[in-house]
Amino acid sequence: MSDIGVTTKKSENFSEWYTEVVLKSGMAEYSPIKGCMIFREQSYAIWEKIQEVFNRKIRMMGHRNVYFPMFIPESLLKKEAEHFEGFVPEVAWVTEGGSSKLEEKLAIRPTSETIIYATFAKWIRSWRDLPIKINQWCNIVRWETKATKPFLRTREFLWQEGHTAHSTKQEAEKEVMDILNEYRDIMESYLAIPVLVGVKTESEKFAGALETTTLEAMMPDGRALQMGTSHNLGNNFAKVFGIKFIGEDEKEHEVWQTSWGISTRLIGALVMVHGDDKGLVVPPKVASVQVVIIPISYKNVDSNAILRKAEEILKELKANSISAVCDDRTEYTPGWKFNDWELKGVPLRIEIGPRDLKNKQLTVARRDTYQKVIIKEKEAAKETKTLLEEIQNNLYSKARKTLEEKTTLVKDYREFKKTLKEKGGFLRTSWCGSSECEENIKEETGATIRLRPFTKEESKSNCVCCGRKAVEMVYFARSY
Ligand code: 86X
Repeated sequence: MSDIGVTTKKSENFSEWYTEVVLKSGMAEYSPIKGCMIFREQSYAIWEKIQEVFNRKIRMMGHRNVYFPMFIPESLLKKEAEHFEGFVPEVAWVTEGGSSKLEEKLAIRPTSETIIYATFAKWIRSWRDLPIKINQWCNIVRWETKATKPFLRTREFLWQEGHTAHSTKQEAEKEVMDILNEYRDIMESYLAIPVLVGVKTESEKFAGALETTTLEAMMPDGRALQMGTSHNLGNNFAKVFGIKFIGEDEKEHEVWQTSWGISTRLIGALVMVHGDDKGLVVPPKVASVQVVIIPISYKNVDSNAILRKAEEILKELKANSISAVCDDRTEYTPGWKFNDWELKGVPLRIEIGPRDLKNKQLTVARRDTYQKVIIKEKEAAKETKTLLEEIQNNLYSKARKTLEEKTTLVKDYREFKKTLKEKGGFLRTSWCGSSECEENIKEETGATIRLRPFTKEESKSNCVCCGRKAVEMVYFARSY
């Protein structure tokens, strides 16, 4: 088999298939630094789409973008010792500048709470200064010791981090949920990846938060992937950084805060969920190229007329806000181009050959189903739009079906272990609420509680681990 295309089957060796797809499709490239990857054209374009969509959403909610330094003085990071203790082994440091040793070493940001909240303390005096709602797009460095994987776990990655400060607890709580809902919309309506949403347990939440909410997706290999988080920070950071304001009541109060983030990890999820044996499949709403037009002419017969037709269709699609390109390269055969665009995941391919030209028709091939349909040349824009919508919906329903198939209600520990071993996925089960049982299960099976649903699902059975009375139903899984 040629080494241009994907040679591993998704169903046979998922991990190898994934690596092959991200490299060969032009999404990722390895770098000279262990654990750091290059985000190539095909993946960066998707990241820019995510940025575009999320920026629009948060602007409407009243957030503004900012940029803070990537260096955090050690003393500032250590101020938060309690909340960051577990993370310290992952911090990368700068100790020298030019040829001189720094007086104080600088952390390369693993997240920006400390530098941003130290600054909030300067900005906030009165209730009139609130709320503050800011966001930044930046790179983050965490010196992972676990095995890295392109997009899912790299030592440097890209994300957005939102940070807000409010005068009331209710306002902060609402902010956490509003952001969570916008995240859900990006994941489900744009990336076509269904997610479960809920609350993290005490042991899984961010130590600096009162409550961590999460969005979790299911990958085809049965492992869960955290897609984003939105934290209610309460007054925890206000206490450490002295972020106080004089209220309308003329008394001093601590601010109520939130923080939230999504990262380039989402791109990895998109590859895993939608990709197939021929490569990437990009949902139309985040595809930078939605349609590729391929003129097919044999040895000059009609070739000029076909090219002109292709240009005409291209213009027509663009005029209708469809992102299209015409691949008129002569140095490649149509067959080679088909494979190449399939590998890159372009949702629709329009072929124009002599017969199409003669019949005033277009042959359209769907990336998701490989189905070919003939459409009238005159209806190119309308039909293309409809097909793109159908592809978007089909990708979502397929992923939804997988999520449902991979969610199992388990009644006892024997069933829990058996299901986890044989099929993986989400295990919906009863839990007594103790960290002890949670820890035992993690030790014994590697599965963790991914979330507690927002609307408590009452349980009539006993805890899957200890057999005592259960307080609620939760979702366990092995995860990335
Ligand atoms: C937790 C919390 C929070 C803003 C988010 O989840 C979304 C965006 N931040 C991030 N977290 C850390 O605080 C952290 C800290 C250090 Cl020092 C580290 F090395 C790694 C970390 N990982 C996660």
